[in-house]
Amino acid sequence: MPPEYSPSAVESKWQQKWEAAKAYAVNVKRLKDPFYLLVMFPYPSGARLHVGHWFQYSIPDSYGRFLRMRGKEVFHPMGFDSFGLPAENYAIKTGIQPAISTDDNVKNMIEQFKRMGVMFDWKHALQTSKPEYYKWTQWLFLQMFKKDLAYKKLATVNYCPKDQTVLANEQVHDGLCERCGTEVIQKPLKQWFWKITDYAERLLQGLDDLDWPEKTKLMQRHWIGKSEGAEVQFTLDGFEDRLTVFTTRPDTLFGATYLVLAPEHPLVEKITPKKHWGAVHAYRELIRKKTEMQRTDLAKDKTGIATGAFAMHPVTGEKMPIWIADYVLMTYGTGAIMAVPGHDARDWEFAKKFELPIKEVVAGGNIEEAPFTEKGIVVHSDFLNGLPTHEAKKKMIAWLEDHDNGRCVIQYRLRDWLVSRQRYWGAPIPIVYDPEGNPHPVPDRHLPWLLPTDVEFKPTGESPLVHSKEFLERTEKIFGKGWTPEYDTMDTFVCSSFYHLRFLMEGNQKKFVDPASESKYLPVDLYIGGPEHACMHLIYARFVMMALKDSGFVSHEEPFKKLVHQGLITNKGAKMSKSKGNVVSPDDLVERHGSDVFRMYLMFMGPFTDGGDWSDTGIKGLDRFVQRVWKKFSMVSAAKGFKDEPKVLSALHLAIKKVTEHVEHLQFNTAISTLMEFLNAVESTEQLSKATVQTFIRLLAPIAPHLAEELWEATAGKGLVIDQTWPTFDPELLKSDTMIIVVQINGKVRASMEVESDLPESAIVARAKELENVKKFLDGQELKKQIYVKGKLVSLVV
Ligand code: ANZ
Repeated sequence: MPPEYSPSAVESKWQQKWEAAKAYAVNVKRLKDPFYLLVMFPYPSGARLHVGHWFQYSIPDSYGRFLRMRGKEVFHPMGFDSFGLPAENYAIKTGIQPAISTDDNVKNMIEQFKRMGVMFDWKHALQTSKPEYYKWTQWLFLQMFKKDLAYKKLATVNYCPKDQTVLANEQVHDGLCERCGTEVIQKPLKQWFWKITDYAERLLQGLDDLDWPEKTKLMQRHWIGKSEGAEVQFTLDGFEDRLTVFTTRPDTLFGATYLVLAPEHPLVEKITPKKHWGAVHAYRELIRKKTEMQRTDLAKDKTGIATGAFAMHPVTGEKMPIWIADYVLMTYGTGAIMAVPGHDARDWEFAKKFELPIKEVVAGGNIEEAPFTEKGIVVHSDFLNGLPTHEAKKKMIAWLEDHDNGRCVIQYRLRDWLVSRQRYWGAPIPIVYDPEGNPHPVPDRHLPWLLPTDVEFKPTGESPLVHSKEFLERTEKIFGKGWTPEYDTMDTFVCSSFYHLRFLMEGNQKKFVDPASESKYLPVDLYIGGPEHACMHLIYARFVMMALKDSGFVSHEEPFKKLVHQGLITNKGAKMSKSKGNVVSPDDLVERHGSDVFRMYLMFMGPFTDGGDWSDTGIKGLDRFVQRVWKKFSMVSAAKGFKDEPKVLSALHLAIKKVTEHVEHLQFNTAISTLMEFLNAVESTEQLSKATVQTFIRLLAPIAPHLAEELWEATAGKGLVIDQTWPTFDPELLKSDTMIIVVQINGKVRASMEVESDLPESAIVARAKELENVKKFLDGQELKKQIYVKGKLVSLVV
């Protein structure tokens, strides 16, 4: 009997062998028809790889192994998204340069990945915080600048007056600073933007052809938020100016009873009469502290105040009051609305609260009780009466255009991408300012435009780079006295918007991407990552690809053809996260059970796209499975020409069929169950042929790569098991190992029975005679003849 299987010794042995044999080396230029398998790269946080990482990376690795055995040329690179806030906050706390702590973390994570036994070829690894990478982040900025897709403008940002720092939306909780609890205010700052809005329509259209989860596509569509509507102009009472509102429901114009401006609207100061100014000003101050998220929260109580100004209805000439309210945003449409309380929920609530008139202009509801927001037939609307909503829209727009009172417009919710951050740990924006303050691009030959290291980390409200003496001196030395560098750095989402292209370049510093490789490898065949990136990373990467295509650097429009989201691993129902203190460390478990068992355990928790709730109680079951597999499949029958029983063969071919189908759909949980079923089916069989044993080992190879190599070696397999081809099944052998036999008496069918396929003729006939319905006819009769037609029929004549 073979000795016990010892994972720790075996796993490190194969990791070394793989490395020595360069088993996973990939030469990008040499692959002919590559399969690009990409998993979103991790952020190298202080903690080591956690259970969620293991789930996210080990299972796709198994899928890559499967593809490789099926003859695909798999390219499956890995890197680190290493710029960002946590490292900077750590630096603020400890005074240790993020460059140093990040490198340590990356080193640790690579070690862990190696213990996982993944097939990454580390020569393709990239780290976004390294100058050789961020040179290209900066290069991309310059391409955007050249194409007028990067511009600077005043924007309001979240600002904590106590910490004196700008905050990301995620760092503001209930209007308070996450770190110190101070009330966050909105502060105008000059910021760099990328014009993603130029691509809104293409981003929307492109979604149709992508093999992505429907829910994710829906989220992007909603994020882009296309709406077709109209701009309508209202004449202001007592002023020359006209007020323009944006509406998606011009058909309800006759139901508009008041107008609402965003509190920041530039007309507010002009039109508000003196005696109202004090209250209006106080309300504006109150709103300044709120984020957009808080302002548009549908559940919140509506607030607002009348300005005391009026405007005239464009058709009826009626006088309508003008209000300001925080539910109207300056950043959408024209920052002003016509309120139709009868047919819009927010307006209805507002009108109810402030006792403003509510008019019915679409029939079908009871607007005293609730707003009627459905389509319907227009009423109380002069020349629109009797028309259905969609026709009334067209007619109203035509009227407005004829009377020079408005026009048809298409509006997108999507905003330009704010890419500047008042942060240290990011790629410096490659812009310098002349003494007059005009921006100029840093010429390519000065890239990478290095992130200075002589920086004070303490937050002061300014970008930390302001404190670098070297940065300013460098700028003046190159560009001249009085020139200053841009002190902001780039959003880390810029770094990850093109990494799929840089993976093809092995760090090449001369070219952004090689066109031949790009056209061969892109779009990524399968992209795997969390659903939380639906509207940020996944939309930015698409936009950048489109912009690069327009500049001729790439040939494809879309970066990711097929997308799959892994499920979430929870702990007692809650997402594992450092802040919740419920993170499970995989290291001890891997130490105790081995990487293969741990990987299989994660697979066994449920389908890859579902994830599951963590519990380590069942892991012993997989330990036992591994030992049983080792015992059963590390030896083959020594007898020459040994043939397996038919039932073994049919079980094997059924296993091939099922494992293949399950793995194709990333359903490793059921693939493992199938392997277990096969083991159960053959465990008591004394001997197995070499062919059968090695077929099983090949089925096991993607799922338990180390164990499979060890078994392959033990059974005298040639080369590495990962270099073998994936088994195929013989449909003939799938036929179930029982058969249905019909029993006839004197030519009439009297019964049928299921018997084992390998049952001998005599036993089949004997069993037929024992059947209730047959016995009845045979009783007391003389049996004249009995015929057995193989696999079909027993015929008895009496
Ligand atoms: C009148 C109206 C009547 C509206 C009605 C809706 C229903 P979507 O579809 O999401 O694009 N709106 C316009 N600009 C706004 C702003 N800056 N802040 C807040 N709300 C704004 O939304 C368009 C609708 O949202 C517009 O159509 C407008 O209200 C409102 F029965 O105009 B509607």
